[in-house]
Amino acid sequence: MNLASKNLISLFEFIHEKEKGFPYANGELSQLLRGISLATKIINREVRVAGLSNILGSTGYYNVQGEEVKKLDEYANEVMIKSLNLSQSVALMGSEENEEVILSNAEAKYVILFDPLDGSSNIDVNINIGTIFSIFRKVNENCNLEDCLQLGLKQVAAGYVIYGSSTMLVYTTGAGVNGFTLEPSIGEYFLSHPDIKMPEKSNTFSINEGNSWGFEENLKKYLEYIKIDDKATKRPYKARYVGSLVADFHRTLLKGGIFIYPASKKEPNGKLRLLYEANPIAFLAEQAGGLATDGNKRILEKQPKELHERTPLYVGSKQEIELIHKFLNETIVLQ
Ligand code: AHM
Ligand code: MG
Repeated sequence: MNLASKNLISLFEFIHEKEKGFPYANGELSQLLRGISLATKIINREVRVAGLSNILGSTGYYNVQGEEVKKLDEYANEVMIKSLNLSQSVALMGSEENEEVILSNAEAKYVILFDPLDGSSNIDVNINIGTIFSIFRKVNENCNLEDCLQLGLKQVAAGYVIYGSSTMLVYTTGAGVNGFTLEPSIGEYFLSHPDIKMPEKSNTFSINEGNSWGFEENLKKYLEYIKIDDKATKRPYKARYVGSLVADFHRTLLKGGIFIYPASKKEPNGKLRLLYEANPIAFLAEQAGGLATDGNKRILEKQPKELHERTPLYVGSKQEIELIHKFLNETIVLQ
C-alpha cells in the first residue's frame, strides 16, 4: 500500500473530528475508543498466528516451555480489560467472560459492555470471529450494575471488530456507521467504508435451520415461503450462515438480507446476549437504515434485567424485517 499517495483518514483523525460535535466532549470517549483500538490490534495479532503460537487449546494445558496456554477468548478478554483499564476512560465494564461487572476508574463517565471474542467455536477452523462492544454514559455517581442495564436506545457508541480476510473496525456514535480497515504493516485503522447504508431489500437469509424443529410455526412458514421459486420476488432466497454473529451481521450490513437467531423449544429466550451482542448490533443496524427486533419488540427498547440476559434477534434490511413480521403477526398466510 502506497500510503503517501492516498488521502487516508486514520481512525484517530476521524474520531477527533467527530468528537468536536459531541456535547460534553472532553476527549474521554476518544480515549475509550483508543483503548478498544489498541486491544483489538493485540487480539488481531494473536488471531493471525493462532494456529502457530500454540495458543489454541483448553485452559490448564501447558505448552512446550511449561507456560500455561490460554484459550484465545480468555486471552482476548484479558487484553480488553487491561487496555480499557489503561485508558482510564471507563467506570465499569461488563464482559461475556465475567460473571460480575468489573470496576475500573470511578471518576470516568462511561460504561462498556463487550464480547471479547465472539464466534469462538470458529477459532479452531480458521473462520471469522470478532469483538463486539456497547458504550453508555453512566447514570449513577457510584456506578453499579444498574448503569449496565440501560435501554439500548441510550447507547452513545457501539461497534465491532471483525477478524476476517482483513481486520475491520465498524462503529457508530449515533450519526451513521463507518468502517475502518487495519493496515497491518503499520498497525493503524483507516477509513475504508464511510457512511455505510444497509440495502433496503436483499434475498439472503441467515439462520441455523438445524434448530427448526423447535421454531414457532409462523417462523417455519416464513422459511418455507422464502424457499419457493418466484422470480418476481427474487425467491428462493440464498442461505448464508457462518455461525459467528459478527461475520453474519457484517455481511448483512454490507449486502443486506436478514439474520435470525430466534427463540426455540431448545432456547426459549434465544441464544444471543442482549447487552453485548443484540444491543450494539441493533444500534449499528438502525444507524445504517436497517431494523432489529426480538420478533416482537424493537431491541433498543427492551429493558434489560440481567447482565448476561439472552434475547431472540431478527436483524437486517428494513423490508426484510417488515416482511418477516407480517408472518410472525400472521398478516400473511402462505398459500
Ligand atoms: P459465543 O459468544 O459463545 O461465541 O456464541 C455466540 C455465537 C454467535 O456468534 C453466533 O451467531 C451463534 O453463537 C451461533 O450459534 P449456533 O452455533 O447455535 O448457530
Ligand atoms: Mg458471543
